[in-house]
Amino acid sequence: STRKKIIAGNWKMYKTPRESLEFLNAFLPKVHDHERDEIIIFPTATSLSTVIDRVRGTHLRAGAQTMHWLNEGPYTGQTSPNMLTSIGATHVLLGHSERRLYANETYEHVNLKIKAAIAHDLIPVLCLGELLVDRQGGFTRDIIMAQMGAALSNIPTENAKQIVIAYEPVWAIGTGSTASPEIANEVHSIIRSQLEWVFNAEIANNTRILYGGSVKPENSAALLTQPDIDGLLVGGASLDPACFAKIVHTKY
Ligand code: G2H
Repeated sequence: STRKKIIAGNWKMYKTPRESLEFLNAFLPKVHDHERDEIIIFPTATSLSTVIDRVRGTHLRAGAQTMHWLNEGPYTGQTSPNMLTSIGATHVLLGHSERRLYANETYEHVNLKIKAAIAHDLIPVLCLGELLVDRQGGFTRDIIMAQMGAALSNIPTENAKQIVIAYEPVWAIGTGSTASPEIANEVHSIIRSQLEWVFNAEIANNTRILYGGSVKPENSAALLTQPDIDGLLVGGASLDPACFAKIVHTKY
């Protein structure tokens, strides 16, 4: 396929600005000539502008781990789309399972946030994923379709082009147990057919669907060679520059 792959690092609640710079000083020289894939880093809010300034002029991009959908207002602790674009953020993660578990983020909120991201020319990375009980009960497909139905409702087809999706089975996050590449690809292909149903075949064909959940240098090649896996959203293994660079340089 012609879909350019994306290797993204989700730094979660790790790295001060100083630690982020230390990372980039080691990481950038290792990937400066790597044009095969898009590389995106999602630092914590207080490190975001430091990271954006440091990667300016390189092919790396940086984004936020969440945002509100409004531009301003009495919402303590929140960050708006406007604020993100004002410092040069290009991407935003939405609906990460840790936000859904610990911050009450629903897919109805995520729907508002995707619309806001599109309105501000931010690229939303929509995270989807089923819990272990869902998978054990055989509900993976139903859950993914329900999540997509809510998150993507009333988004005009012409705006769907800029959406990136990340499939992150919750049972594989930070647990060390990755979904097997075949199992992951199966869900990716469900997501792609659902994109065709919701939008059209062209959108389905062009949308990048990333896999996330215990990705490491040892499993990145097997994941990236699956036909419907268009990149990786890496948590723990993106915190170390040598390790993350290894994933970026995966041979496939
Ligand atoms: C899943 C992933 C990155 P990890 O949350 O979003 O984290 O690779 O640590 O499982």
